[in-house]
Amino acid sequence: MLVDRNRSGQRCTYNEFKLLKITEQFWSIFYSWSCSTLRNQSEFTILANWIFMSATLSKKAIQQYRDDGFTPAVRIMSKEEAEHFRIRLQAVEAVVGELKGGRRLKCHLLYKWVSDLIRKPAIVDRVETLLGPNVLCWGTDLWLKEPDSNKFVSWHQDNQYWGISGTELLTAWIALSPATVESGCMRMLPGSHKCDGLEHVDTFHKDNMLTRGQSIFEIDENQAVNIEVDTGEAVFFNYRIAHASHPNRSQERRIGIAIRYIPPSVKQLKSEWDSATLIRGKDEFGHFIHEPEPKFDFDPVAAEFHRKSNENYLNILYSGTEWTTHRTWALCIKC
Ligand SMILES: O=C(O)CCC(=O)C(=O)O
Repeated sequence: MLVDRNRSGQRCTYNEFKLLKITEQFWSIFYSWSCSTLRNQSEFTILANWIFMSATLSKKAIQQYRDDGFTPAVRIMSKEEAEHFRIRLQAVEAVVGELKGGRRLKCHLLYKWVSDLIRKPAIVDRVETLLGPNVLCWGTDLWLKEPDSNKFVSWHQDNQYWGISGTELLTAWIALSPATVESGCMRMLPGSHKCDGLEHVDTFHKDNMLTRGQSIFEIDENQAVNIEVDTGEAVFFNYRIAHASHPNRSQERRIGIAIRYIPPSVKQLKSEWDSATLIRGKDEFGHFIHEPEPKFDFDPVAAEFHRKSNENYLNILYSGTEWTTHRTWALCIKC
């Protein structure tokens, strides 16, 4: 029975109309309560973030992750909150300069703000939807492309280099500034997470941001899609997806942070020792040494752990090459 019209003027049933009214009443009570209780705009933002963003992924997004190997971009924090993280990043840069080499890898052990980010419920809830209730964070990489710079990322699959068993590892890639086609957003090849062992060639190209400049040359660019991610949004992608990104041709910094999550059942196959941070649930396998949490930026206990863990990571990333220290773009002698 059609009895009324909703806000968009469409006819709706009595039950739909009632639900609409109850929802409107709820928001009006919530709004009056928050105006009288919360002391300022930022408390309101925190509460609104908590209500709207502690969410799981939609069925459609989960299906896309399974079929294509990545989710659509989802909002995991407000632009205002992302700006706070950006300010904390810039505060570190103001002290130590450009973040490269070890300072951009496994950096949840160095920077308190990254350590906070990897634990953020709006991210971890979504990760839990894809990985299950027990979640470790294995790594964090900063992907910083300066305005109008030539840095790029060639086509590659992460699972060929990191030694983590299985295919479950997933990345949450979070934008702290707009990742657009112009600023060099990621590109992905849908369905490539189902292809094992695509051939990679180490190029050591000076502008390539990957450790070895590893590249898959057999990619049909016409099948690839651009993954634009707005400030405060994230995309979740699978360990095996083939992905890349072009140089930043915009006048803005492109700031991305990639968080690598794993279930505790996986193992490190390229090294006897490896570490990870327990984020949620239990670790009943003990395959990874649990990492300390920094209490502030460059907390000496966590920073010492970072030194060891990063050295191990470096050995894994460069295994089979002549490199023993981080390849910096300025020092590249092979290209
Ligand atoms: O941020 C980028 O452009 C590339 C990121 C990437 O390759 C990764 O997170 O695995």
